[in-house]
Amino acid sequence: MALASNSSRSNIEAKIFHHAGWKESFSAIVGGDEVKAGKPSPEIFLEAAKRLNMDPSSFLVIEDSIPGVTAGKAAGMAVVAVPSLAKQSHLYTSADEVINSLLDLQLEKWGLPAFQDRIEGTLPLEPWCIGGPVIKGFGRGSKVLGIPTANLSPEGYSAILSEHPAGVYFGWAGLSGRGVYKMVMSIGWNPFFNNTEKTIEPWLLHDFNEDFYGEELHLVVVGYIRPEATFSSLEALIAKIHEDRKIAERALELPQYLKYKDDPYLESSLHQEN
Ligand code: ADP
Ligand code: RBF
Ligand code: MG
Repeated sequence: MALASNSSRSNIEAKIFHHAGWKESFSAIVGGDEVKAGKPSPEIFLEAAKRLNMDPSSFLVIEDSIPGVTAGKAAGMAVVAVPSLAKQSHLYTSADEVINSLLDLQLEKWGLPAFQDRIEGTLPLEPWCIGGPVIKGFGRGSKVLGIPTANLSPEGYSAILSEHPAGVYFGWAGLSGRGVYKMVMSIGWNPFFNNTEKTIEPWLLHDFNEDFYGEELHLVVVGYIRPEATFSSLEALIAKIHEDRKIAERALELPQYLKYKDDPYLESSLHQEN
């Protein structure tokens, strides 16, 4: 495994220095100042291959930039693009595959050993929390899909959201004064509807007798299911969301996910005055 970046060698080292084990995990690190021409020239990737004493055609490049994709293809390598900006995937046409985030990287597609960390259709995450009052959404969940989603405002959460890519997640939901429920949610732009605004839409897996707009909702997100997708029909989108529900319901019974049901963050919303 090699790291090849147009940044100078010293800047690369300064950036990865504080992350224990990162430097050691690369057999070669090539900086932009160590080659004549940086990306989009293939030179930096060819230099990395040379240092690993391997044929360029046996490499898989993982890139976030368009010049990097160009460089990887020119070096004769397979390239998976992970665009760092949202909604830019259409610009990455020369990549062999464009994925939304590294959560979706499937090494087995490229002749490499698969990651072993998926369990029953889910990818466990370091749990993260998000919460706030339930806001009005597009009024579409229940009406169009028959799937109500208790939207949270993305405002004030830009830091958390920038760390977590768009996609379908699941975990536990604590609703003020009511209880703790299983939940499955989408975060993103709902490509089927092509929203311009990022939304956070948890579906609480419980039947409620009434709406709870304005009430305090706290989420502990424990795992990832899949990237957001678009579908050929509304029925196909609805079927997929019901499949997500089944995956989440089952997975949340596993001890490694079930234990977060007692997280104090969920409980804290139960004492909120509202
Ligand atoms: P909106 O577009 O305003 O979010 P929805 O059609 O998605 O409207 O409905 C969401 C609302 O429905 C929630 O804000 C909540 O008050 C209510 N609701 C009822 N049952 C549920 C549930 N099981 N999960 C999420 N929200 C629910
Ligand atoms: N919208 C999409 O456009 N693509 C999706 O893949 C998608 N997956 C979802 C998965 C779950 C579990 C939930 C609750 C919603 C998902 N939605 C998706 C969002 C859905 O379009 C949205 O909740 C409604 O449009 C209401 O705003
Ligand atoms: Mg909603």
